[in-house]
Amino acid sequence: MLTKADKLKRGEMAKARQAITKKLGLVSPPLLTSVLTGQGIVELKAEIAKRLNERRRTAARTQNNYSCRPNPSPVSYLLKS
Ligand SMILES: Nc1nc2c(ncn2[C@@H]2O[C@H](COP(=O)(O)OP(=O)(O)OP(=O)(O)O)[C@@H](O)[C@H]2O)c(=O)[nH]1
Ligand SMILES: [Mg+2]
Repeated sequence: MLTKADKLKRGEMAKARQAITKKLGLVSPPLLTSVLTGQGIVELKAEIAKRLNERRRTAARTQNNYSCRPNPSPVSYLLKS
C-alpha cells in the first residue's frame, strides 16, 4: 500500500504507482491510501480482513483443533469503524 495519496496530483500518483509496481515487480498495483481524504481506507480494511481470514482457514486446516468454539472472526472486528 502507498500512504499520503493526497500529496500528489491524480496523474502523478498514477505514474508513481505504475513505476513502483514495475520497480518492485509487484503482482498487482499497491492500494493508494490517505487519512486526510479517506481514500482507500475501506479497501485496506477489507484486504487486511481477507488476508487474516485466509490465514485463519489455513491454520484451521493444518492444526488439530480441540477447542469447541472458534475464535471470533477478525472480519467483524476490522469492519467496525
Ligand atoms: N498528508 C498526509 N499526511 C499524513 C497522512 N498520514 C499520515 N500523515 C502525517 O504524516 C506524519 C507521519 O505520521 P505517520 O504516517 O503516522 O508516521 P510514520 O508512518 O512513522 O511516518 P512516515 O514515514 O512519514 O509516514 C504525521 O505528521 C501525520 O499526520 C496522509 O494520508 N496524508
Ligand atoms: Mg506513515
